[in-house]
Amino acid sequence: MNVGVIGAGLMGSTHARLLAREVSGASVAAVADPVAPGAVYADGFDLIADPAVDAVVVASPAATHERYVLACLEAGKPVLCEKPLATSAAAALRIVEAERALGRDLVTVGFMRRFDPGYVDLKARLDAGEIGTPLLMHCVHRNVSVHDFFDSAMILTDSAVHEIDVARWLLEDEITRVTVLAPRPSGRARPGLRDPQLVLLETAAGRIVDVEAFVSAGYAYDIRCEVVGEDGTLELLAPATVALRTGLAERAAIAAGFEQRFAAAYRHELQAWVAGRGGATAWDGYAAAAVAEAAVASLESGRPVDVRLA
Ligand code: ISE
Repeated sequence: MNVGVIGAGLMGSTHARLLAREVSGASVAAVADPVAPGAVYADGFDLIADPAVDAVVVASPAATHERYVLACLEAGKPVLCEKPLATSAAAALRIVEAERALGRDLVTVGFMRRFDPGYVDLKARLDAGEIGTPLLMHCVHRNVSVHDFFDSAMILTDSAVHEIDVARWLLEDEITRVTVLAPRPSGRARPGLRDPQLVLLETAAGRIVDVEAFVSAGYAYDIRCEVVGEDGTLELLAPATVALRTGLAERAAIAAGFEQRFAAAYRHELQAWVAGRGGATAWDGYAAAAVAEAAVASLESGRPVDVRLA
């Protein structure tokens, strides 16, 4: 598969490197970026139109995702779009409708945690009934820090959106109501940033998921997930590492960032995409955008917000 990559920032360059060196059956045919040296195209539309490009990875700024994904659909080319699928539920729904009109499932959304070995094991054991009917999910999403442009809404639309997708995927359940609460902000947070936030997701089947999103946690990149069922719990463990025991103390490293914590997930996600296997669909991207949009509304109003999908 000759892949074109739109965007040569952190994610675009990560995807291009993995496709070129670690994903079997794929090669990088072209890169499009307005400023990156060595990019074949400045404009993503030219890359999509290139007959040498069989499929496209969209890793440009989120505001450009809708136009590039729609252009890939028009060109009939499979597209892996980094999250979020679009910057609004309405825009994401336009992509869902365009794909349905085309009659071909060409869109995959880059919710890579679905390919993280730990989450994959957790879902397999949940589906096998090892803890009975799931009732609750407890999640933690802590970043060391974020860029200065990161605002309070992005904590939900860019960070907690992963837990929104993971909750839908693990529980096979739609989210019907969101409540977001914000305690006093951390002194580490940039002035004006409401950080941390606590997100409560209620599902159609009567489950409740709580997510602590804390992007100025300072100490590490710490991702946790525990599903509580009628017969027990399943808890995600960090990837295998070593514990140092010395001086009457024990230390185990925690990841510094998502690139490190989910390195395997990104590789597996690309390999599955090239092989035409699974991944989050356009509908999943739309549902996550709709829930994230409701979460922002709840943060602003201080009240629960219902989620009504098309
Ligand atoms: C970032 O955009 C990601 O997608 C990471 O997976 C997430 O952990 C981080 O909080 C986001 O800012």
